Amino acid sequence: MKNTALVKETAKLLGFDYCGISKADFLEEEAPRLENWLKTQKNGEMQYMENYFDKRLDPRLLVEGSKSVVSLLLNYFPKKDIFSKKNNQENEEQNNQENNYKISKYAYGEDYHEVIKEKLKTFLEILREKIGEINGRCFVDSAPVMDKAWAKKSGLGWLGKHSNLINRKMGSFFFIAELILDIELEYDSPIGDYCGTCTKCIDACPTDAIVSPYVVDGSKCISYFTIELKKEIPNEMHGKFADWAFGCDICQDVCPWNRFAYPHNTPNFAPNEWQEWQKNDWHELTEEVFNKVFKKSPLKRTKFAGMKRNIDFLK
Ligand code: B12
Ligand code: SF4
Ligand code: SF4
Repeated sequence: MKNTALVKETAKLLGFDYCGISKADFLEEEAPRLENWLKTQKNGEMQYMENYFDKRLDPRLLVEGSKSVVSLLLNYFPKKDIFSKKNNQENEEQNNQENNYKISKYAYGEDYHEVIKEKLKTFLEILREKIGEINGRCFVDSAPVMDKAWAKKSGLGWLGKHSNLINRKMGSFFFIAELILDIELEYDSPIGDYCGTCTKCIDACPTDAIVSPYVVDGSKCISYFTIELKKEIPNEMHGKFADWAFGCDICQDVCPWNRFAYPHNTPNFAPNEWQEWQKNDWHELTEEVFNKVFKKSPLKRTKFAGMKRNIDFLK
């Protein structure tokens, strides 16, 4: 179909690494899993996960007349993994992993919501120019849409035992975004699960947040404690964070499929001056410097007070 080819070509043109398409429909398989996840309070204090239950499971309730969900992947794997010895053997002296607090790779550069939103807006403009008046909306972790479930349905990967989507050619260090459109397109099919007997992510998680294969208790994840939780981090977590100060990459760093990760192509995701910082620089950080250095960064979500709480917890 002409429109399907146009969508896939436009995705490439705008720098997305992969694009897959699904029929906009009820997420039957996900419904009982999401319900159970919420019932057992695995969302912790992320109350927004309880909102719009029906819309989250059916994009047709979110975008009127929608027929297709276009899933898009954007790589964020950095050229230099600032905190990992393994990935930087040749740069070891530049690496200050021993004397540093760790920041998740997804947060090295500018906030992905902003970067991807711009690309999606252009995407819709191009489609409207070439196809005519279409109703569509763009999403990047910005609404009740199950990003991973749609990307999985569209054949872009499978949900690993750590619950992130893994792509066979790129690993799992990428963002997921969608366009939900009111036009019919050709649909892709899901692929299999390639975790096999591996349990590396489950074994490596320091807070035992992967409570069973494929199920993450959000309320136990370091990412939740350091980014989402507004209160103090519970005392029983002391000594478990392995110096992760904003998010956590452990379950993905140990995943064999991330041997296929390759550096991204998005200049906005490059880290700025903070990459040279060591523990002392974080201890001495003022609100003024924080606001300047992290003005466009995902770290602004925690604000200075949140980041200070995280660093104090790790001291
Ligand atoms: C809430 C949330 C979190 C929470 C909860 C995590 C979670 N797993 O739900 C917290 C704050 C902990 C978190 C952490 C992270 N997150 Co987050 N998060 C989200 C968010 C907003 C919603 C996810 C969701 O719907 N959860 C609800 C539960 C029910 O879904 P689920 O965990 O995927 O559960 C599925 C599986 O468990 C499966 N399942 C359940 N039981 C069973 C049983 C069997 C047998 C099988 C086969 C499957 C299965 O079905 C469930 C439903 O599909 C999405 C954005 C979005 N709008 O989708 C980003 C998102 C998932 N996060 C993302 C990222 C990058 C992260 C971090 C890596 C960030 C970091 N470095 O710190 C970590 C990873 C932690 C981890 N191992 O999951 C990316 C993932 C990209 C990818 N490659 O998959 C997303 C998609 C954002 C984006 N748009 O790019 N996140
Ligand atoms: S991100 Fe870290 S804390 Fe969360 S599940 Fe993965 S290894 Fe565990
Ligand atoms: S570490 Fe192993 S079990 Fe976990 S997601 Fe990767 S392949 Fe699957």
